[in-house]
Amino acid sequence: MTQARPVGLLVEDAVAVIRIGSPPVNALSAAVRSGLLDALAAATADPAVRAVVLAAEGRTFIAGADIGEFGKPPVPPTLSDVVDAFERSAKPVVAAIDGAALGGGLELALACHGRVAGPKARLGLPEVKLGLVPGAGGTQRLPRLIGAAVALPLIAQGTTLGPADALRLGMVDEVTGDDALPAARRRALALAAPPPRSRDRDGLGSHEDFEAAATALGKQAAGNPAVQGCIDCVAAAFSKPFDEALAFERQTFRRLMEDARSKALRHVFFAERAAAQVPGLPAGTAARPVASAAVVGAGTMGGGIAMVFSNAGIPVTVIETSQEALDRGLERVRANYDTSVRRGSLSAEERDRRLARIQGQIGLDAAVEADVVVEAAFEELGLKREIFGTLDRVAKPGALLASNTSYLDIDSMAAATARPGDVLGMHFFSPANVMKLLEVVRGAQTTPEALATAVELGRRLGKQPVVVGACHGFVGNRMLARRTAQAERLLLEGAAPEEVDAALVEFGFRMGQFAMIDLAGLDIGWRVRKATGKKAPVADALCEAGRIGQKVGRGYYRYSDGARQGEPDPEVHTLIECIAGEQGIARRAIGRQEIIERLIFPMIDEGARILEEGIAARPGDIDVVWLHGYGWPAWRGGPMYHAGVLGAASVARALEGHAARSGDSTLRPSDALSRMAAA
Ligand code: 3H9
Repeated sequence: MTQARPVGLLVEDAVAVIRIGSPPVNALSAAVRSGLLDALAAATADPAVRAVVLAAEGRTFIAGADIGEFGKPPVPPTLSDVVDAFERSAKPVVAAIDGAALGGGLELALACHGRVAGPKARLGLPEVKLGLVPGAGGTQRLPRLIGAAVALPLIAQGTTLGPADALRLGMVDEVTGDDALPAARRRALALAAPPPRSRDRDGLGSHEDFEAAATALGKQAAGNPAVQGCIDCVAAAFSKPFDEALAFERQTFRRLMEDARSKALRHVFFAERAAAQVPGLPAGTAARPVASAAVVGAGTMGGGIAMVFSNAGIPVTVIETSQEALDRGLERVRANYDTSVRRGSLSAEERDRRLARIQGQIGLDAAVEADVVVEAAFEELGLKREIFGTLDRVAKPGALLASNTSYLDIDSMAAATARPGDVLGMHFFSPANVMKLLEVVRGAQTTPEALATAVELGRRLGKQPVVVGACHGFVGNRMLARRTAQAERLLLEGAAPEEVDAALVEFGFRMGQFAMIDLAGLDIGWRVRKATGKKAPVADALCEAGRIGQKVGRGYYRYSDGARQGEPDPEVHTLIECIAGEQGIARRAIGRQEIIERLIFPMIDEGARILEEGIAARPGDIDVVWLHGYGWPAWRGGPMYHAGVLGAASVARALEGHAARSGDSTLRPSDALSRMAAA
């Protein structure tokens, strides 16, 4: 049951239990902060109380500061006031940590005089993921508790620990098999008085070890002010008196709060959560249970998707048309798991359990038991329609029929069945077992129930689901197509592949456009272009020359002896110059700024159209697609957030300029972007 007030107080057998009940995650809002101070004051004043326990209702202990309050004028009392009051309490306080104790939640627990963790406890200081440092003493108290060299990487990487690890490191005093509250009561009563707090350097450990830990973070700290801030704050624990170090931490926190990166990361936090809410779904729409799955096609995508189901504990049948294709696909799955075992990220036993959940079968009849079928056959509409027609006959009533198509018409597949309401797209991204994005494509007739099932399933699979409308390429690939077209055009106008890629990497992408295409293989796009009659002169010429990417050691780059990093290839430069000459395009030097604007701004333009057409429900949804499917740097918030930072009007103006200069009319801003700019 949820209590009416955000903080309750119950005194029983000489122990006052202060209990936070502020759904959904017990964040430390202004109401919770003042409630905590009031409850502590009442417990302290009550002569019947000998000790205090801090507990919380629901699945989380305390998820941290209320991120919704960030960027707004502060409302007293501050979290530091609360933390300070608990630390100085005249009566001992023990935290009963059931669920997540994150950020300010852990900082408050660290100020208590003891900590007991239940089996579902998760402890960590994830502020760095929001572009911040802990701001309520975390960088001072955690290092004193577990040693600075151990604490620093946890703080600077925002690592979250389970109860066993927290106990091993000394973050908690005790771990319970069940509810932490009874043990916390006992422990609090056993503490006759709050133990004295060390505010000197005891507990920090050796400065040398800390320096080594800081050096190890060097690469991550470069260009990331939050990571550098974490290092500086922990360093202050050595160099400054406790109170001064606390003040330094607070000042660093406030400075980073104004940093553009932190603002973008906070946008991402809320955009990710909003994306999981499907607009327009009737209240109470329930997802159907999913206990088993089938995947049609044992290719790279199909195998990867099967792994995703198995990894989530859902048994899955992989269906192929021939034994040979099936064996090849399952072998690839096994090899993938073996690699994880070799790298130490998976135990051999867990690999065997995961493999045991994946069965192979020939023929679509094998889909008969599945609650969800994901079709991952070739990108050919006729073939897919045929598969959906057959699935309609064999799949059980109520089974979700999903296609993993990247481009094709979901409604046409749905029309091949007598149950179009159960048909939708579940578009995974390659490699499916790694990439977090799942585009859930809503067909014209997809029922709310089917949609809710796919979104809920996506979350269970550990993916970030985003519901999108049906159109060619949906959200992600439709926008990527604009970038790809410009990248090709930039080559002809004078940029080298390595210059285009360097600009994207400098912008923050982990990989450039052409390195990405080389990795995926140029043949995929070539096949699509041939089928649709489209042309990309440079890419087509490379394919005709057999340069289909990294797998053959040659694409936009040259890969010597199986290297993963390509080298610029003069042959490619010559080929580009030759095509440009044939097309009468005068080549010129193109600067980084122009390269970036011409790659990114057309994407924003497409995003504006996607929003107007209702293909995406919110600008944040588009951002989430690009963050989790295409490696858009999180600290830049996503393409539509980026547009907001620059101003849609200035994006439109820049596009006009590039269109005029290059003579490429596809660069002209769309009406949708112009309307966005005007608004
Ligand atoms: C901090 O503490 C700074 C301090 O050092 C110093 C201060 C001076 N605030 O994720 P979910 C909402 S920085 C406000 O889907 P789950 C969330 O938006 C903070 N709202 O649930 C969503 O709302 P809605 C450091 C929050 O079960 C709902 O709760 N802490 C906050 O999958 C459910 O969220 C963090 O960074 C918040 N802090 O996961 C932890 N947290 O329903 C952030 C959540 O309207 N939180 N909401 O969409 C998390 O990692 C996860 O939410 C958690 C639960 C693991 C707790």
